[in-house]
Amino acid sequence: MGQTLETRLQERCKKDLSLCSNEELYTGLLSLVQSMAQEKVSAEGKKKLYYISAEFLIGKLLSNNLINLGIYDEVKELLAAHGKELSQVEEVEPEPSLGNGGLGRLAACFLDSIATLGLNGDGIGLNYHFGLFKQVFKDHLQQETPDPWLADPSWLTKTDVSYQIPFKGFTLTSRLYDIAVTGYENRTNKLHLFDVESIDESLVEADHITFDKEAIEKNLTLFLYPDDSDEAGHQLRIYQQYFMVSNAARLILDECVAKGCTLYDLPDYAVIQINDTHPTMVIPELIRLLMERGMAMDDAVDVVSKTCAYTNHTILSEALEKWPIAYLKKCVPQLVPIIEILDDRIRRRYDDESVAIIDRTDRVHMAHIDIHYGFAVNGVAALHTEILKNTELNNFYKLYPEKFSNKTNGITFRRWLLHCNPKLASLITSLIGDGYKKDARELEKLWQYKDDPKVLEALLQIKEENKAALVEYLGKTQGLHLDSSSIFDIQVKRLHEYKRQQLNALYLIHQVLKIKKGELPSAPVTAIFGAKAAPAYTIAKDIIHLLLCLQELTAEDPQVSPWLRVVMVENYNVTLAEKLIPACDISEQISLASKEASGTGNMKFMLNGAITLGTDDGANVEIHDLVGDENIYIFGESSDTVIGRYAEGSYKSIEYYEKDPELKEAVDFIVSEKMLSIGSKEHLERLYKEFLNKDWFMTFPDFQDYVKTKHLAIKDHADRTAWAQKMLRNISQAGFFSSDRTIEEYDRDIWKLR
Ligand code: 26Q
Repeated sequence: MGQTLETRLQERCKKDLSLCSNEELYTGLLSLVQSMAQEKVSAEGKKKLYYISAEFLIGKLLSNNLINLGIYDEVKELLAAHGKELSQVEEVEPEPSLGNGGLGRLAACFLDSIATLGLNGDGIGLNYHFGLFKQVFKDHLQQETPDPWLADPSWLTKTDVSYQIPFKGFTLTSRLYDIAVTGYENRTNKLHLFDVESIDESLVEADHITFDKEAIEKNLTLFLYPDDSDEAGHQLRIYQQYFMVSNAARLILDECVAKGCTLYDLPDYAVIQINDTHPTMVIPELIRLLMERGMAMDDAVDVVSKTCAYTNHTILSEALEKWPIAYLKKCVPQLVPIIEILDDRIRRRYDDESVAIIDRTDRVHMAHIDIHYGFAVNGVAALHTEILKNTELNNFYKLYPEKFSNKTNGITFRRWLLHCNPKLASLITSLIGDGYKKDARELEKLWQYKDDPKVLEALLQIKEENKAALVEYLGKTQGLHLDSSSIFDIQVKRLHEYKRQQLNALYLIHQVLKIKKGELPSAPVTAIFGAKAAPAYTIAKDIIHLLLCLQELTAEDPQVSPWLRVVMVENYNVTLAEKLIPACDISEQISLASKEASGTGNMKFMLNGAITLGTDDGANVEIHDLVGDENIYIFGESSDTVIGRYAEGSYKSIEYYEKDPELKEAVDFIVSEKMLSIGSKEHLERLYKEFLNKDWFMTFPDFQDYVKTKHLAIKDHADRTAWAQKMLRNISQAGFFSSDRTIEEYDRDIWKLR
């Protein structure tokens, strides 16, 4: 140390900063950040957390690291003094797309909070070379292309850790790469990403995400396997999962032994958090490795059961992994006898088919392994945990009530406020100081300004500026031309039927039809969507098609476009989220009640002063409780009603369609001449039929309430003072959703690291 930041950067860039390109500045800053992060690696305590996850949706790292290392402002000013803009340098960084959505982003927020709280804990996952696909729109359809992010320089550091991982008929050599995880003004932890030494990127053809699925030694870490129903990919998914957890288990055992662990006392040295069932094979694999090192099976099972804890993120049965035992025999036969014994023990203990590990059709229920052979199970929001305990996992809850707890999700305020909304952060700091950056509950102090016209005006002003910045950005990068004086109503999240982008679409059609009849809304609205659909998820892709058709229709109809525009941003990712969320007026959180485990976008929008329009689902319920009826727009049937309806099997969408002429008109419009002149008959007709014959996620029963509640929100937006008060209420209550609070709870109840 002793050197100024300027000298340290200068040395790395090897010429005057004013003469550097943005790429050279990025390279210099990356190296500077890496060495500063390294200086904060702390000595490790005895017990350590290993957070294993198939996804870490970390987003761009440069600015986040500058903030956490406390040098963001200094670097920004330094660059400015040399005629450079940090925001331009940020543009150079590729975004690693190592996740699908919420679960992966949650893992990234957790790593930030674990380091920020000074806890000893690392992430373990896979180094996907292309991550998730990049989304491109062509002919109103989603196309998938590869999204390489591993250009030099990257945040990865190659280590000398390498293992031999056995599969049926062959062995792969692994290699560990690390990414430094900086805590906010605290220690640095690690994200460990394992890769295959024999990986071959040339398997991936330009512009296509297809590749030779048989050549496992060359393809294992090429792509993040998307959440889809593509049969051919299932075995690759098993290869990936086993590769991830076998490496993880070996690393964990090595680190613990190096610290003096006898293996019988493993639970005193390590706690393994299993992020959904994707890493579940770590349980039989650890048992296997312990037995290889001479431990008796009974002891191995006991040790592992005291070390592993499981987080559930869904109640959708199609998302709960059940691998055919035949697949496991084909890929990782060494695990099969262990899983059979684990199943046998349960069958001897409990005469209840519903809690068995291997079912009568020879499929392995991964979640059941976690619950029987882990010491803790948690849901991710209060309502979700209650549904797990009372319905979905009730038979397990009755066996092990003490294992179950709730850990409501959270988000890191460093990225989702300080970084993405610096203007709002500085307003907050000017009002209540900067204690909230470490203790998010201090945001409650903002409420004392609820009648202060200057503060309310400043909130509105910041929102306007953020909207203008978004308009400029989307204009430049996506050729979209939006009106920042309209209400920005935003739904961004993975495209899934249960999230009900199609309900929003029905509303928009209904509005178009009203405008065409001369019934004008109370204010102009821009409805913004961002969503990727899994490549094999047909209906999700049809819904994207519908939205893109509506985008064209609303842009081109001169009667409609002054009042309503529909736009879908291409390739929605963390970087876009950081621009969209601070610019949002109305946050759409409209999942079918009971189906969204938590949601975390809802929290990000709230923190940035958007008002939620949503169902009483997931963490919306907790947002609702915190802000009160006046500061949120809740609509739709309750989760109890929905669960009851599924149990009865009584829902028939056609009955709603026939009873409600407005709904019928909106649904029929999907296959109207107008729409067929813009889009494809095949996609629109399939979607139309889906609505009439199935509507599995029950959009029709909620339609009228949604229309009514959304109109109320749009009308209320006109009373600027009252709206600003709602914004303030939301921001001041958002502290509960800091991932620092979530991690404190995991540590207090499950990990016990300190
Ligand atoms: C399963 C089998 C085969 C291949 C892929 C998958 C798969 C992949 C990803 C299954 C699920 C996922 C992702 C799930 C997810 O993102 N869940 C979200 O988790 C968030 C964090 O807890 C919650 O806020 C959301 O409610 C939940 O939907």
